[in-house]
Amino acid sequence: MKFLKFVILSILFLGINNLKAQTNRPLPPKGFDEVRSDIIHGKIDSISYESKTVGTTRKAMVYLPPNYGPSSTYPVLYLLHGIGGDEMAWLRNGKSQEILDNLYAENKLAPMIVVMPNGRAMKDDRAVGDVFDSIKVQAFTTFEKDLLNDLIPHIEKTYPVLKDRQHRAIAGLSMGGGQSLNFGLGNLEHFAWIGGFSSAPNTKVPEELLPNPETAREQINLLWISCGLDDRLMNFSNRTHMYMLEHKVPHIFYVEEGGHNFNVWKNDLYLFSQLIFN
Ligand code: FER
Repeated sequence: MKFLKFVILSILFLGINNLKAQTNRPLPPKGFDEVRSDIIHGKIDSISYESKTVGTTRKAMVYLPPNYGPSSTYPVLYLLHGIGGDEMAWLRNGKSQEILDNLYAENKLAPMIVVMPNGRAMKDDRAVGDVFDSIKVQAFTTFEKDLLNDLIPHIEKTYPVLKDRQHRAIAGLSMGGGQSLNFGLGNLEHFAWIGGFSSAPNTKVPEELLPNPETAREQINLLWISCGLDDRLMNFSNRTHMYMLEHKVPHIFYVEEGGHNFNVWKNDLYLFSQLIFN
């Protein structure tokens, strides 16, 4: 009994200790998410691709970095939205173009292409009506096939990109965070850089998410797990973190001020993007 109590208290302490330990990353500078007219801007493409998975033509947005040119080859970050979002969410609400443009202006980012897909893989993939409807939630799972079999091949045919796992990253917010952890850790032969921001209940339980931590340990370049302190979904990030800690899988567990919103996710994009493809 005494021993059990000791174990439980130790786990709790470790958990809390880690919550505290990782909150102190530098905050982005003021204006990091605002348009600057004195810098070179990236370019946004709106693309369509044939999805065998869904049986429709699907849309995605693509960010090409400043000075992009087809004579170079680029790594690719797949950046995923949440339950109420679509391919425009990161651009409209997440200010992804402003954040990336401003980071390039400060020389803080490796040249990369950022693909913002629609992660609701179903015929009518609009974020309308009840976005928590089980058929729509299921479509976030189906997106794994669409991403691997339809979108990635299309991107690799269309843009001058590097096609190995070392040059492919996946990150997302909430439902997109769950997708990124599930698809990234589930397909380490395709992804070396993985980020879950405020990951949602669609995050697989740790034992299913990463059944072989010993081999994964060697493959992962970056595993980023972050969440706002006031976010009711903290449990999904914390349990993933605790499992990685227990199985000695190197990762960043970043706990920040804030709740389940774009202030947190903009900060996450700012920090995560600087850590990949170096
Ligand atoms: C839930 C709570 C939150 C859930 C999904 C979310 C599918 C997703 C939130 C988001 O993407 O912002 O119970 O179940």
